[in-house]
Amino acid sequence: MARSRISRRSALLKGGAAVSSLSILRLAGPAHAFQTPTAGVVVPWLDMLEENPVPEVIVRQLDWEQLDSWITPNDQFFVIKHFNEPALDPADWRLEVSGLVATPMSLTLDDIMARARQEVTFTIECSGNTGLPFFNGGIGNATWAGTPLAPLLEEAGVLDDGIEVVFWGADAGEQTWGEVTITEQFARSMSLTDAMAPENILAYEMNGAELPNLNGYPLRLIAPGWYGIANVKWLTRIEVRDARYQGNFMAREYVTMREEERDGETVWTFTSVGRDRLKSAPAKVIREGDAYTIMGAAWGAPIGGVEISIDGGDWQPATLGESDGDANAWTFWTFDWAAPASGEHTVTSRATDVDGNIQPAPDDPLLAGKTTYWESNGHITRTVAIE
Ligand SMILES: Nc1nc2c(c(=O)[nH]1)N[C@H]1C(S)=C(S)[C@@H](COP(=O)(O)O)O[C@H]1N2
Ligand SMILES: [Mo]
Repeated sequence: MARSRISRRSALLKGGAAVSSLSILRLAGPAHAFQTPTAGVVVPWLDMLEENPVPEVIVRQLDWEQLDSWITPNDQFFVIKHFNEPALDPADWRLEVSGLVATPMSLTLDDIMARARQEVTFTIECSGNTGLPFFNGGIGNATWAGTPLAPLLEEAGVLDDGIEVVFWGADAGEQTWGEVTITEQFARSMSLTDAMAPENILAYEMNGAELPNLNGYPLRLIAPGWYGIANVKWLTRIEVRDARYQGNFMAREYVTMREEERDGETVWTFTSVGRDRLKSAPAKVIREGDAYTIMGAAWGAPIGGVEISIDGGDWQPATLGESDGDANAWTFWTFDWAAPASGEHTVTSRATDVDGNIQPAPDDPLLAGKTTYWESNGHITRTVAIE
């Protein structure tokens, strides 16, 4: 314990000088930058992520201490990939719309780009984010552009038996199911009703640029309001089926196991990760002279408010900042931290949605009874040292 504390501190001291000079440049930056403060230095968090043991899966994370723009630049956007990274050539890539449809389709990228264009600014979060000690940056906010999914399914003409829509990626990997080892293609599904939601788009553009390869070039599903896993990258086929789909990412991984009470009896429930949950996180502490400001983000529902607890004390309101007034994108917030005493402090945030629901505490039965790390939307506590 003592040793790790020392090494954390020395890492922190080394990082400190570089962080402060860069921060000043960054804070003077783009129009979408945090409004306050206009200058200042980041006071680094003392708690640090463990070393990422799966860099081929968690390829890139948001660095909260660097967060200074409401839109996450593409080169800083987090990347999760479970299998290989496809390299799809747009010349021979096609999107197939098949299965229980009256008119199967095979579309080129040009066909798709010639269709109606729709944009959405959507904060994607991986449902594993903050559920593991090496993972807290599985989140980013981008403006996605593409063509709406519903009219495409309407044109294909879903047959009466079609109840499930499967989105297939081009990536695949070895999976062992019982005694059988196979090569499973990445796929996730949704009910037809969920798939037909007007906000869903097949996106070919991210923040005004071509979709980066790691984020699913040339086409991905963007399903606003759904956890990351639903947003299938490197899309090649949309298939309508007559039964629920039960692939690895529906029925084995991305399954939340929870202990629940039923009239005094314990039952275990298993649910496939679906829609985003109300959540917030402190992003960074900024010092400007003697003034300290805590900044952060809240997402997963239309945000009504955010509160901060210092050292486990009373909840105090933060000020809501940048948002686009749309529940699909995160809301930034700031908190004036008046004259903190020198020494170590904890900073905890919790969000409330416009209906009054509160982000759960880690000991809330909803989270305490959960044994898998998915959907960990409990309060996030960070630690910082004030000089
Ligand atoms: N084809 C495919 N799509 C995928 C994945 C994947 O491994 N393969 N990962 C999913 C997961 S778990 C997340 S959190 C998001 C991450 O999107 P990003 O890498 O663009 O940030 O993509 C989802 N779509
Ligand atoms: Mo994810």
